[in-house]
Amino acid sequence: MRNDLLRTTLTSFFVFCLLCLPASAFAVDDIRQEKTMPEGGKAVLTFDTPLLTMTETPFTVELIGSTGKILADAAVSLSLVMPDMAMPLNNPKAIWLKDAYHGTAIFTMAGEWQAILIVQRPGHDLVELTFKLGEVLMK
Ligand SMILES: [Cu+2]
Repeated sequence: MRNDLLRTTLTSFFVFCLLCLPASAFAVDDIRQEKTMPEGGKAVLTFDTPLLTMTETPFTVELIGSTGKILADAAVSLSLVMPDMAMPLNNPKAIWLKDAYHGTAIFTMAGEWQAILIVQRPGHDLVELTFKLGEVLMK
């Protein structure tokens, strides 16, 4: 009787571990994505750490003009959205520091997320670029 209980417990634990393994095995270590901006040049969005729920996750945005010049005059923010459902507004700002715009994101739920990069430069049209971030995993 006692042995059965132990076996059941161990089996459950083993199955639980098997279920957990695939998610952690495929966690993305970092994300660096580039998009071309409408007026030329490019925007680069980088997350240096894996994307986990309820975790302060630093990100950087680099803006490079069509002539290769680094653009430091923009107001930059992300709009973090889940494509499959309505979520509360989640729009972290990114502040210019040294050579890029830096901000902190918090993903409030596990699943598929996108970051819409919003760039407003003086004298230019508002730019919105959508980056697919893939799966954010449970912390
Ligand atoms: Cu959600």
